[in-house]
Amino acid sequence: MTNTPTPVIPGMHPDPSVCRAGEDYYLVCSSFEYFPGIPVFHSRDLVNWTQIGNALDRTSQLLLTAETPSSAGIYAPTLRHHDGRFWLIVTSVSHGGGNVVFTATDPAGPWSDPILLSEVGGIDPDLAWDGEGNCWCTVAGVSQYRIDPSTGETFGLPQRLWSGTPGVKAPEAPHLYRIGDHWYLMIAEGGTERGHGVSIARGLAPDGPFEPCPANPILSHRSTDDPVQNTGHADLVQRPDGSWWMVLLGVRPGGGTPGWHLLGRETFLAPVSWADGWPVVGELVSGPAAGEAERDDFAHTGLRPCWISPRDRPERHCTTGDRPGWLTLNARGSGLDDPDVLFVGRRQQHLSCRARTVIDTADGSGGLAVRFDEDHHYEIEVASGEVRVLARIGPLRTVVASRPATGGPLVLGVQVDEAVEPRDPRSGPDTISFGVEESDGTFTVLASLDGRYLSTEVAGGFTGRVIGMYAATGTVHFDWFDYEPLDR
Ligand code: 6LW
Repeated sequence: MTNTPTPVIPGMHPDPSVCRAGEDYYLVCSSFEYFPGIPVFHSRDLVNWTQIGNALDRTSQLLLTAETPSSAGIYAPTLRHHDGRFWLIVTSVSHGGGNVVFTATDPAGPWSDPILLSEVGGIDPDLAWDGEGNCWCTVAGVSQYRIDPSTGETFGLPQRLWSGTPGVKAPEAPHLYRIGDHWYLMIAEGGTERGHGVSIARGLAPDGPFEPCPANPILSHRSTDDPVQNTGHADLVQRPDGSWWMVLLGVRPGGGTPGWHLLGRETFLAPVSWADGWPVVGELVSGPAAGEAERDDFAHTGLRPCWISPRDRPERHCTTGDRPGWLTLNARGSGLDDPDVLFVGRRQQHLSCRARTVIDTADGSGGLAVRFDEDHHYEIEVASGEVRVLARIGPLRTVVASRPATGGPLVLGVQVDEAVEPRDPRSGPDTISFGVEESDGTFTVLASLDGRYLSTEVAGGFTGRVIGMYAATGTVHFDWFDYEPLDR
C-alpha cells in the first residue's frame, strides 16, 4: 500500500465541507451518533489540519439518546463564511430530525443554538447566497428551497433542480457555487459505496436551469483498482492565488477480496483545474506523514476535542474532576453492547497503530475497546479479578482469552497491524492484538483477532473504528491514554 495517497484528515471524517476566510481554511465533517458532534478543523494550506473544536458540544444543540441508532444522528454539514459570520447547516437524523442551522463568529466556537428549518425536507443541505438578498438551501434529490437561515423561514415551495446522471442512483450532497458568470451545482451520486462519484452541472441562475457537464462524473474511482475507493461527497474552495481545490471523502480498503475498510470514510484533497468552463479534478494529494505518539494525561478540566462518545457523556458519568489527573467513568447501561454505554474514544486514524491506557478497576469494571458499533467491537476488560479479551461480531459474543488480574492499576494495550500480504485473496485487512504490560515493561499479548469483522463491509453503516476507554460496571479510573501511529 506504499503508493496509496493518504488522507489529509485520516480516520472517520466523512462528508467534508470547507470554506475560506482570508488566509484561513475551516473544514467540518459528519459525526453520526457521536457526541460532541461536527468536528471543526483549521488549516493554512489545505494539507495540514488541526482540530479546533466540535461545533455541537452541548445538549441544547445536539440531543442524541439511546434511541438514536448507530449511523443516525448528524449527517453531511455545509460550512460557509458569509457576511462576517460562519454558517453551518446539517441534517439531524433522529427525534423527528430535520435540517438545522448554527452560526458562529469564531469556528472554534461557541456555536449558536439550532435554528430549525421546519419546512426543509431531505438530507445533505447546502447554503448559498446570491448577492441579491436570497439564500438558497439545496438538498439531496436534488431540490432547492429559498430560506432565511437566520429565522428558519421558508419562502414558496421546493423546486426540483436536477436528478443527476440518468440511471445513476442517489443524487446527493449538493453544493452550489457562483464561479465567474455561472452557477455550478456539484453533487455526489452512485451511493457512498464503490459506485460513488462526483458530477456537476451549470446554469446562469442559482435556481437553474442546469446543464450537466459532458465529462461527468468529474471524479470517481468506481470500477478501478485505485487503492482509494468510494470517492465522492466533495466540496470546492479557492485559494487566494486563484487556484481551486476539492475536498472529498474516500476509503482505503485493505486485505483480499472484497477489501475491507476499517477507519470509515476519510477526507482527501485534490487539485482542480478548468477546461471549457468545467472543473477537471487532478490526482489526490497526500496528507502529512503520520505524527508522533500522543499521550493524554487528563491533567486539565474537560476533554480535548478528539475525544468522542456514543450519544452523550454527562459530567456525572465522565469527568477529570473526580480524581485529579485521571479520567473517571461511571458505568451506565450494560456495557459496549448497549447504546447507553459510557465509552470515551478517539478515531483510529492510521492503518497500523498502538494504544495503551492505565486502568484502575478497584470500584468497577471496564477496559480498552476498538468499537465499530454496539454489534461490532473487540475489547480487553478487567472484571472480577480477571483480564479478558472479548469479541462481539453481530449475534456472536465470546471470551477469546483470559488470565488472572493482579491487584492495582494495570496497563492495557491494543496494537493494530495492517496485513503484510494484503494481496493474498484470503488475507484479512489487519490484525488487532490485545494485551497487558507486565511490571518489567514487557508486553504480553493475550489474543490477536482478524480485523475484517470491524469494517464497514461487515458492520454496514456510515462510521468507522473508534479506540477508547469504557466503564462496564461501577466506577473506573484511567490515568493516561497513549495513541501511536505505526503506519509503514
Ligand atoms: C450522507 C450522504 C453520504 O448524508 O453519506 O457519502 C451520508 N454521502 O451524502 C451519510 O454520511
